[in-house]
Amino acid sequence: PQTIYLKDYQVPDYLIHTVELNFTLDERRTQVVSRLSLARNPNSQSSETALVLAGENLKLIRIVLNDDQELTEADYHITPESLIIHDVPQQRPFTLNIENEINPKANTALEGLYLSNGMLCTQCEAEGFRKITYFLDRPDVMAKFTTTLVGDKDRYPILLSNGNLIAQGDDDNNRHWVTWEDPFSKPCYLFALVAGQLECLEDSFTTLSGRKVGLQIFVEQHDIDKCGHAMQSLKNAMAWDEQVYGREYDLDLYMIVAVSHFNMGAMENKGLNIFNTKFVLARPDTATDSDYEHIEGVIGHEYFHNWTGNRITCRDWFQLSLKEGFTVFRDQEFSGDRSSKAVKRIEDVNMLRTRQFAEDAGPLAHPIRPDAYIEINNFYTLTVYEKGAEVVRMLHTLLGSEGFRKGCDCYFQRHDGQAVTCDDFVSAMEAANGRDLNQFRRWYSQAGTPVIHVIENYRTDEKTLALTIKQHCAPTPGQPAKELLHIPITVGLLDKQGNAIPCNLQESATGNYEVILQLTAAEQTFTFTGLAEKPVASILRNFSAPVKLTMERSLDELAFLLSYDSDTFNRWEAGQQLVGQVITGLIVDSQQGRPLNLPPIIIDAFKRVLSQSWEDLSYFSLLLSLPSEGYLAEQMQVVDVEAIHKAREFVVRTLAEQLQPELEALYLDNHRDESGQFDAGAIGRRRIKNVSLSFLSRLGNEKVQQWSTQQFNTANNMTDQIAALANIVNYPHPAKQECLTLFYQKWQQEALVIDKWFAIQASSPMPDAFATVVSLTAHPAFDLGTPNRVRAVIGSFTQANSLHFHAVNGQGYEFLANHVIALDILNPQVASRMLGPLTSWRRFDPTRQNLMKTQLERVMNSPSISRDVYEVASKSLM
Ligand code: B3K
Ligand code: ZN
Repeated sequence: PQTIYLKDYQVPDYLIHTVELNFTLDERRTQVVSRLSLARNPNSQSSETALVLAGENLKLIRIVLNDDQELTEADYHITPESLIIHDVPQQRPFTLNIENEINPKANTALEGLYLSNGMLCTQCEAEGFRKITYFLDRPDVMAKFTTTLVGDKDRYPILLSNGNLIAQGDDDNNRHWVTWEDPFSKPCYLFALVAGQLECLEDSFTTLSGRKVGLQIFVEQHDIDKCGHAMQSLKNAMAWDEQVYGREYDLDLYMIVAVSHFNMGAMENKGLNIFNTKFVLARPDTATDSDYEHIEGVIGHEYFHNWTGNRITCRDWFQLSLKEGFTVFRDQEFSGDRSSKAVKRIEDVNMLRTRQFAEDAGPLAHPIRPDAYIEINNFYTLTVYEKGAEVVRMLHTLLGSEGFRKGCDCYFQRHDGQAVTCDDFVSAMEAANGRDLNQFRRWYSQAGTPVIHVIENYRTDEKTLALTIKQHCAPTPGQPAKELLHIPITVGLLDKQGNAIPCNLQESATGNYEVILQLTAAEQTFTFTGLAEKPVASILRNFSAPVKLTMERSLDELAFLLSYDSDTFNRWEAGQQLVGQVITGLIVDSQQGRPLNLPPIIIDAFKRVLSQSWEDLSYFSLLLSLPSEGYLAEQMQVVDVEAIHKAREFVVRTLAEQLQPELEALYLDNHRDESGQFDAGAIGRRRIKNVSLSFLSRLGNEKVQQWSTQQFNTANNMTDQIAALANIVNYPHPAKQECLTLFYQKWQQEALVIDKWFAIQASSPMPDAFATVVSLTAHPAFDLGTPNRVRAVIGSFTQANSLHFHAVNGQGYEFLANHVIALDILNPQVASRMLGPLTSWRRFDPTRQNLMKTQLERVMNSPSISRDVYEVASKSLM
């Protein structure tokens, strides 16, 4: 397979101004007629005159040039990926009418036009439009689309595409047709169509300037009672973008369609978003609090793309983070404003540090703006999305809210209607703020997580605290030497009583209680003055940069920060470090066969947290949560999943024993909230109650087992029911099988709830987990053709059950390879994602390394391997 390089970018040789599409819909034989108006691009740098249109799996019927000249086989050439027309007008615009046929039913890759539960729908990003018709399938070719859909009235009563409905009528043979026109020029990756039997929830939103926008959410009939939260989320997002960014919606209609078969979360097609049902459907009894939060976040994300992605799009796919990093930053801030900023930030950082840091340290590490790819679908990564959002957040930190907003306004004003680069975004920030961000730009081109090392030096005689900060970044594949980055480090100081004290830097005494240090050199010293006693420094507040911070910290100092830091992120982080340091020690003890002991300082720290009164119960529950096994694995040279599990479980169990009365009281105080409401208060109560129950479940006592069964049987909301079931499944419980059966029978009609049923069992730490997973893949409700189900079973086992996936006999690895090979034939995108856990083989002991490599090689050597899987497997073996 061929590698595509950013350095080879060339403007398109031809441009498409308008597209008229006509679809005659049929499950097996959809006819596509496309009329393109084209012209040679005056900026083309090439002497090549042939017109090369992208197209895959298409049956070409006919091509007509300028309405009168039907092309013959001598005029063009077809390859598996393209249609090459040798001779087209160079001096004046021309038209092409292309007719082709496609088979949506055979499309199991779920890219292009495909079938989901009888409904026809599309996914075109990144390069799916070429599976619909021949086109210049690249984001810098932007055209006006008019789309007519013709279909059977009974099978396809609803016919949707982008923009506004401009005409409709009846046809012969019980068919009807609808024409949609999108007034905004767009790249073809934003094209969408949907046809099927759908129910619709309708509402409206009046924009700041007084325009009324119709809002419609389309779902399968039985799901119409689960759309209310998505609709409310959409309205919240629309209002938020007006308030925070001054951005209004631009069409008269905003449609969302939920489909059961979807490779990713959702897609921001202009005026017609298509969503995985998982990010639309919610009813208190079927969806958890975190489902509700994710729905609001993803609805917001896709809505925000209308400005950051659609109105201004990417010049080429290397610039993906231009729209994704920025839009993730926007959705993070939106979610934080809607619920708890502190909790949202911690959740985002947690995911970044466990998963994106691992990606950035592994064989597939790449900059947020990659230089090369084989299959672009492999680059919708945590790095492009989450690290990309951190880079935008650093700009926000460096420029301040007002400066950042000025930069955004400049970006929107300069580039509306264009396809641009990450560099254009940074330039707008510079121009609006009179700043030089040249060194900062390196964040876009350099992979790897920088390590920041801090050394403190307090001088009594001078009353100063000097912080010497060093930066270093280890080599990553293809980048042996690293350049110095511009890193914002937010710092605060605390006195012995835990009060904030002014941070007066030697060169600028502002009297502020917080300062943003600008680290630009390999090593810099920042000196704070006027400090009569040695303060405690709180460093990298709010996680002001995506780095690893190393610093000598005593357990006492960490416990102090856990009690007093006014920065909610660093307060939580101090607790994580405190427990993390102890668990790290216990891992070594466990590896060397020493008895495990929990130092009293940990129990005291938890006691203190438990004895305080907390307004934000979600935040409180995060303070009580231990670093995850994944995060602990990240801290180890050689990952030892058994020792990690053993040490961490020891700490949780010991805390449960030592704090049993407090945890029981916490459970009993909060467990009677059965309102099923979704305000922050109720969510917090459920969260803290379920954290307590999870601690107590480790004790294996009958009283707690009964609490779980009781909660499972009487819960009126999915959060409580699934939390109870998780405890019943994860720890010995006499009613395990009975509860699992009951749950399945109750929810078998609700695919998203059944996904939870599969996922819980697949991620259980109980010794029979592997046998269970194998039997789950033989369950009648398991289906390799449904990505959500594949993720629930195979994804949960391989990504959320390290203990059993990494069993030293290699059965977990072989299981994954078997499924990836089978899945790759159906759906390369999902197969390639599932392969992920095997790519981290270098992190394990030699025995496991060999077992993992053997399976990766097996995958590599399987016949008819896709480009997607080939790229991931080959790069990880390199
Ligand atoms: N832009 C889409 C992702 C498309 C993935 C293509 N493999 C969803 C999003 O980020 O909003
Ligand atoms: Zn996105």
